[in-house]
Amino acid sequence: VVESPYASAPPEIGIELTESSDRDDSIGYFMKKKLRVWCRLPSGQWESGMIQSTSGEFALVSLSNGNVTKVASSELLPANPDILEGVDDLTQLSYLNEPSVFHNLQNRFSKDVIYTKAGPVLVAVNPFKDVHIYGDDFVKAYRQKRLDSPHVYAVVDTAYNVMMGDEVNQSIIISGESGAGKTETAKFAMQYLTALGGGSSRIEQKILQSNYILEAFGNAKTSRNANSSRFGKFVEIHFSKLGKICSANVEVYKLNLRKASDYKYLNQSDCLTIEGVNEALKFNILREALDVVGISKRDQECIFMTLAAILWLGNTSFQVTENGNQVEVLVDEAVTNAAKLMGCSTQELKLLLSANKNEAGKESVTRRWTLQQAIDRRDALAKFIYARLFDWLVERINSSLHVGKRHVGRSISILDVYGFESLQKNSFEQMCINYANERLQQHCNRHLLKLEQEDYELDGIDWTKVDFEDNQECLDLFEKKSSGLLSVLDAESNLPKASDLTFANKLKQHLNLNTRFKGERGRAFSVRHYAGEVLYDTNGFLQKNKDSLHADFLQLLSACSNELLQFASKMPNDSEKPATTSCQISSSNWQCVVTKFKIQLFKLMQRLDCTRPHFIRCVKPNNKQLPGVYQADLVLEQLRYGRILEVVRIARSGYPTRMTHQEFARRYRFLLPKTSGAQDPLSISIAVLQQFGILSEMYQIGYTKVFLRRGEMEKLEHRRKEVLEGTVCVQKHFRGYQA
Ligand code: AOV
Ligand code: MG
Repeated sequence: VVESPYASAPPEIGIELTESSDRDDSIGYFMKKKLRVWCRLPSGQWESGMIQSTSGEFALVSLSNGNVTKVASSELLPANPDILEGVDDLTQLSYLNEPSVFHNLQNRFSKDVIYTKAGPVLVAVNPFKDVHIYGDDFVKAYRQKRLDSPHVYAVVDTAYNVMMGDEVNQSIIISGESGAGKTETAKFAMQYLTALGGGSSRIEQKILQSNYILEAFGNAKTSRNANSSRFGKFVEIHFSKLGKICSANVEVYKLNLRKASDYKYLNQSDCLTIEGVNEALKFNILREALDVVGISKRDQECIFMTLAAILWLGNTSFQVTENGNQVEVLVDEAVTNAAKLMGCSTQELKLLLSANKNEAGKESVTRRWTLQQAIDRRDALAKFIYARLFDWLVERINSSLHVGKRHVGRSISILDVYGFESLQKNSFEQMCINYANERLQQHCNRHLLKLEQEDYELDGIDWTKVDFEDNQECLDLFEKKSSGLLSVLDAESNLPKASDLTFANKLKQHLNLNTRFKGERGRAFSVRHYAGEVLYDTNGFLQKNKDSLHADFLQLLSACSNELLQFASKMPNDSEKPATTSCQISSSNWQCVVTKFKIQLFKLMQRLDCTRPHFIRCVKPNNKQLPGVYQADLVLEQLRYGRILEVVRIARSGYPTRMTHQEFARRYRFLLPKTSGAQDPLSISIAVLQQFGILSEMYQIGYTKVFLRRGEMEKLEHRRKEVLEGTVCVQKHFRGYQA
């Protein structure tokens, strides 16, 4: 049995309407009957109103605020009857259009009901406040099916049940823009899983606490989200035969996403003093989490020493020598403290930050840097140490979570990445984040819209295609061999004389034909992403893409007495060895940052492809991170690029259950009377459908498969079970049907 992602949607009520009838056919009817409509005002906003009278292509509408206005019929859409106000699942709406969907979500949001189903997708509108629907009591209620309203718990519960029943790995894919609530949702999902699959081991505690550690080190405040994930996270939880958690694995997709200024702005005077009770409390929670995960006190000291070293490094400053052509580190407490915490001599650190022994003429020749180069080198060192500290933490967390054996076919993965970002200034980091989101968007589109429809078309059933805008062209823009953005960036990163400006010019030269791309003035370019146009400034792209640490720094790290720094100096594997000065100089298998990132993303997508996906789409109701504010244009935009309407449209008219003729015949043949002459799988399938009185609009027979509407499969299964259990005999059963 192939269960499509639509299989778990509840039965629908209401009238089936296609896109065209939502608009053209029924609005005339609405005008004639003077029913409730949505009308688009000149401001672009949708308001509900009643039609008073019509003349030709116009109608007089009395709006809910008492005003009466003349509106063209092209600006009218049918509204749903009151009984459908605030339905649980958008597939239940009789009239599927933007204002209806939007209004339905708003209606629920105003009552603190933040979850709504859009067929197979759970839509979650961020409340920016505690809505009191989480915790043990709610977990129990969903587990015992006492509650069945849409909820992240319900999604996880379904995933768990399918996994236990079918032994297929499951994934929960959480998407949405920055600040929409992905990370919080992921945590609630883990909370449910750990409550459900908790056994006697402490692994559940470790899984939950590891979130805290990763967030403490991997999140940062951005203008979009005060607790923004700067890394993507793929948490795989493995279950035993009995459904208990036996091990887990965390994978992170992290770029060096922190700004160097992040370090400097932290507590400048004394890095280990944490101001304010709240911070101190958070710090204690972090230490407890590190304890639970099994990181020794000694290692914890090492972590904090390394953090302090990074902060002091950020505080080191440079001076230009009197003759004006040399840059030196100012010897002050910053550099002495940094050296002490790193476990090296101040002199060594000072020398390296100021100068670089030239690789070629090892002995006496030292190269001097400009002030900016010296600052960049220092920041690169700080970022490198921080990134490796994070890697080290992930490694330790994983070794603490890998306890039992892995059981293939019994895992649930939760994917939570950094959300789509469009800031005032967008740089390399935003480009990587948004590229990752394009990939993820395609994965969602493919499962929810494309594969679903392809299956119908391939099997030749009668199907009105629901069109949607594919983002393949945008992915091509990034990924195309040799002429795509990523290739051009890598090539340019390898040219000694290249600059951010030459890179921008190359892009304009190569990509001008792609409609998603637009060359802008100077170093800038813009990309029309699935979620909107973003203007990027290539300033710093090449440097960030190389992200290489000079070999002399690595040598220094490996000689430091701080053990974490020794770990940091060892690269995870050879292919990732940093270059001496750029990608080009070192070995041929060195890859620049974006290429590594692309490969990681591809691997992630491959892993997701081996799972049965469950989708949660987070929606951000306002840009101010405030409770109770529902900003129409913002929400509509997210519904649009989330393809929510298309998903609902397919869910309403689709056939979630499909079985090959063979499977279907094998399963239900025994229910046919002996006299039935059907022999081949196809005739048997048809005979079964007829015997059971399945209405012709509830199924379709394809070349290879039988397609059933939502709910029909359950009816068949129910009869089958009754017969197998002997509660009804076949004959009696058929008499009932034939009567
Ligand atoms: P994100 O993960 O989607 O952004 P978060 O999960 O960090 O967004 O959510 C942002 C903030 O919204 C949180 O810090 C909470 O204050 C609030 N929030 C989100 N979901 C809920 C909820 N269900 N109930 C109450 N408050 C919530 V980013 O990581 O920036 O893409 O890169
Ligand atoms: Mg996040």
